[in-house]
Amino acid sequence: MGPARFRFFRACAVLAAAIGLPAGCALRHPTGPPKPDASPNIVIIFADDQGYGDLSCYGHPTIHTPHIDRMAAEGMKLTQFYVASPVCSPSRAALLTGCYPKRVGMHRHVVFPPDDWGLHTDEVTIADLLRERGYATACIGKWHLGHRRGLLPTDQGFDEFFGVPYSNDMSRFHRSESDTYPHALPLMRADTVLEWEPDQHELTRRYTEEAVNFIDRHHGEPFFLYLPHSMPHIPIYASEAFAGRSPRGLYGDVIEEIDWSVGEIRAALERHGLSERTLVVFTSDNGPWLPFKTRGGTAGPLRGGKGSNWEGGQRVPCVVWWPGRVPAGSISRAVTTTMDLLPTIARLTGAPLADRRRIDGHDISALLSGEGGATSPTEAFIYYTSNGEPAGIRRGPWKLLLEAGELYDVEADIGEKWDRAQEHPELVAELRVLAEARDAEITATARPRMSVLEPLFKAGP
Ligand SMILES: [Ca+2]
Repeated sequence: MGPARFRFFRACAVLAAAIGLPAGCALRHPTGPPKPDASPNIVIIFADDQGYGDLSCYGHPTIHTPHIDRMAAEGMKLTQFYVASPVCSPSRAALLTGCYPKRVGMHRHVVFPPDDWGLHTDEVTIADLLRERGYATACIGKWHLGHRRGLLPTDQGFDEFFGVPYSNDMSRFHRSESDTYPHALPLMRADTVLEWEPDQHELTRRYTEEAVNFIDRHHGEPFFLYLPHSMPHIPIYASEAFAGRSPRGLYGDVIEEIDWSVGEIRAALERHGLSERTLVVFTSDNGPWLPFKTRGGTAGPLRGGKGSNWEGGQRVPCVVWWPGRVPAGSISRAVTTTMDLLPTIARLTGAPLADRRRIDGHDISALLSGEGGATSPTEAFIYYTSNGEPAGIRRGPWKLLLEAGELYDVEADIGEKWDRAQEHPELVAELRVLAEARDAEITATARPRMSVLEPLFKAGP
């Protein structure tokens, strides 16, 4: 679909709002009246390396997150929600495509500044799906799915991009080997470098202002806001307004500033009367970076952290808010994943998936709306290492770690303390066969990542 057609759809939506039609503009669906909430706005807020235990609504005793807690009190808290990789780039590829990273060729660890590859533009992202439905789309924050020409958010379904193309530590100013590290961190708008080495104290505030501005500009039409924060990925920074506030130290300050940001997004939605027409998801891309001790986060009761396949590496907090659609104060203990967001959003917005490429996520809209009897559509979840090797499988309460042959009941034993493999040798064998078969299917049908020879920008100023 070309830009002219997008502009036509936008114009329809704005016109519909002006003459009082529902958001699911009838002009865009000439064959029938729109269903209620046929075009809900979608907001996904994605923290970086924030652990399962770092929010007060997930049990942190000293970090104060009233805005996210309020989202949970008025919406749903998911307690067994997984990311598809314990590190950044593969996890982001999975969120945006609904696929295991290996299926889209993005499983071999993260994109570094010298790398020439990223997510293939043939893949269908949430932004692609929603842009086809006439949504305004923005990525504000950290991308990390390729930064050569043709691999940026604006090449993957986003109308707008403001933020950094990779992690905030991929910078000569933040590397112990800085004498030999040639790369600086650019702050970009679309495909243009605005600043080299932006002041990271201001990143959360600047992303938030951009996000609120996007909502202000597009409140009269359906929109998709993807807000992947750079924080609390090491090195962590809070603005002056938050520094020194939390008894948890700087890490607590950083999380409290992200919580403030969530409150600003919500206030913008309320100011435009969009609360009941907007699905907001808050989650994190992987677990806490434990070697940094108190400079990093905590996985609470879970074992392990970022980079590992213990629950602390891949089970993350997830809060879903949509007043009137997601029951207030609800908790889902079903096994769900970031890969479920794309098919769920497709269902909620009427975006067709039938003729698309194979994906791995499942529609969880029934779970999110609290329908009685709704269960997890995920029969088995495969854990992959940060380099894309199959590492484990979860089915029901049971998790088998393939290499060690250890079996845990992660519902009764959330901290993975007691290996039960010796009691259940047949289950161990069955899960191993299932994991190998699933991985073999994904490997056999995997699609390639995309390489681009031409750099978009030089290594630094
Ligand atoms: Ca991360």
